[in-house]
Amino acid sequence: MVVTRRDFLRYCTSSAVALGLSSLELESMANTLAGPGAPTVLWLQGSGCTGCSISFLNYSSSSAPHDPSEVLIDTINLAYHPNLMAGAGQTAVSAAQQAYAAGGYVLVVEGGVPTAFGGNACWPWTEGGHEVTFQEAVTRLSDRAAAIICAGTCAGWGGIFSAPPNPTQVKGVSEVTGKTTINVPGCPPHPDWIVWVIAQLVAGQQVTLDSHGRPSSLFYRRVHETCPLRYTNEAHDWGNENLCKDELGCRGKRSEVKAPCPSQYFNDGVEWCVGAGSLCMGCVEPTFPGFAPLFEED
Ligand code: FSX
Repeated sequence: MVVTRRDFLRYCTSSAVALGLSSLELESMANTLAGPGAPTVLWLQGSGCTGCSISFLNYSSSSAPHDPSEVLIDTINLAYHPNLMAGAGQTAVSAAQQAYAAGGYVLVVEGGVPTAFGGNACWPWTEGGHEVTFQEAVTRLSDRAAAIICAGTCAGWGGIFSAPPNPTQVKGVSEVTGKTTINVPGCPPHPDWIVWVIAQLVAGQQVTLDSHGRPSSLFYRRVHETCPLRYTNEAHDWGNENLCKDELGCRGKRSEVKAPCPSQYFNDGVEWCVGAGSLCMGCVEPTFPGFAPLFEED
């Protein structure tokens, strides 16, 4: 039986055990099957909800890469991802260590970086009995990365997890490392935005960033400017369909709430927040959520 790269990913993401292979064998096979010349990608997860990875897995396109498996297997060499990689345990840690030793990889960070308690609110892995903090892992791996992508608002600026009172002092990657990061915000970001940035890097293209580190080609226009409700009267109560919701607290008019959501629906083109009857919560804004605490005691 000939196992193609895509077959392999499907086996891994469905039931690796069914293949009868060890974690080490799976990892080795994944490396062997990676596209020739594919850049190595390390994907870390810190203080986040994994929604950014879930959003990425919803990626679907009529042109190549068509789906996440084509991105993960044909386009890049995914050396580390807590949920998606073939290896586990020490095999997984070794894969990250080998990539670090080689350098020149793309580091994708999902989730913010807790800095309180010496970073000990989040441990991605153990090395020789030492619990490595997420802050330590991000700081170290960012040193030898060719590029750093912050997938999601949490990685970019702290996001939901940095909302007051922020007991674990969650911060964004750039603030913690002092490095320039390509911030792909959204809570979660649209999968097309993540894949677009990866594709630019694979193609050796420079990604121009705005003053917040966001790709200017994607985040240049306020949500309000392309919202289909922008010329309608304002709704003053819930239940008024097809009226601008600015009066109700929609954040789409804010100066830094820039994103193509109104023309790039989520969930494989099904809907976007305002279209579904919600408000724009401004999740691409560096100060998001900005209205914390979300809930207060009576
Ligand atoms: Fe944050 Fe990612 Fe929001 Fe969640 O992990 S950008 S909480 S949708 O998914 O980091």
